Amino acid sequence: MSRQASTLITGASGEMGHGLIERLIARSDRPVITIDLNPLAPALARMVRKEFTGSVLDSQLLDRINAEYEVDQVFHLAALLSTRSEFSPALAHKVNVEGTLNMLEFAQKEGESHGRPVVFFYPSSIAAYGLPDLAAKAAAGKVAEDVFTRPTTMYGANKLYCEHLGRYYDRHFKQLAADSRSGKVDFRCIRFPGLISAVTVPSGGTSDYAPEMIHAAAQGKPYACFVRPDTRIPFMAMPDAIDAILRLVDAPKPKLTRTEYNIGAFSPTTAEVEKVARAAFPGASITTAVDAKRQAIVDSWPADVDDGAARRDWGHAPKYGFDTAFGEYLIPTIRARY
Ligand code: AKB
Repeated sequence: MSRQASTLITGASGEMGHGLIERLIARSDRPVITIDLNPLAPALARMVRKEFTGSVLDSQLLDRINAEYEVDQVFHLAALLSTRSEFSPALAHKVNVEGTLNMLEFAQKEGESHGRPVVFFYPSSIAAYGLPDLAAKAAAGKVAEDVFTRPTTMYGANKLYCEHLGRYYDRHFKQLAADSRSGKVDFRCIRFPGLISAVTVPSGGTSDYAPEMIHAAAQGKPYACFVRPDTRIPFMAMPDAIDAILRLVDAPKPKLTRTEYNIGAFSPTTAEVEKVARAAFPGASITTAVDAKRQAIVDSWPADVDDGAARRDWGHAPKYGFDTAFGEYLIPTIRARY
């Protein structure tokens, strides 16, 4: 039990949780509590105050954390990603939407019990967009937050809706209720591009082709890429994604002009990623075997995003562009790993 102001991370054993736990522990001694269906890697488990193996759908677990801890910061990372969600849309809706609603209610209760808003970080995605066709995608250029928001996937629809849900809890919670309780959730959200980590490999996403390709090449394993070489979507190196999360949660609230922000870094075609993989790992065996459904998903995502609001409001400034992400972070770290 801890009445010390604490941080709660859901979906903590996923790719983003991995990087986030390390950075949070390195920068302060505030306790970190985690929830995930899967256990944390032992090195991470040693860093956190308390690891709960369980689900964001388990309201008894959330009530227990509510009673035992003073949580004033939530990073709600638990989700089923885009490809996985297309195979189990009802389950995806349950985890991605009901799970988020549970966590917003949890944060609201925490905020009420200790009398100040709980900062709630929510990772949305470029999947919240739905470009109608390739001509529109080519013409759209850098897409801003409020256009083309007609997602074609269950995951994208879940993400977009949860952005709205978060804004509701932040700004409009129970406006008409007799008890006129004010919102106690300080909701902050980033729409992430595809992420590439040198230390973990994603699973269940559709942007996974880039990290899968580079990790397979490094291990000398053949890789059949499931999208066309000319496919272009935005990507970012994982350390920059973690930096962006921390910058956003640290930003003074009055500086934030919106609740959901695009962030970008570089936007390569698949052919450009393949070229870098082949140059770094000359024996790489990379072929193309297009999966029409996964191709249609990435074709509906923007080729690039306008992240001007994030740059202006809270100083989004990715350290890595395409060349440096691969040349200075991904390839050297991956080489050392395998
Ligand atoms: C996915 O591909 O589902 C995710 C995402 C872009 O949100 N990586």
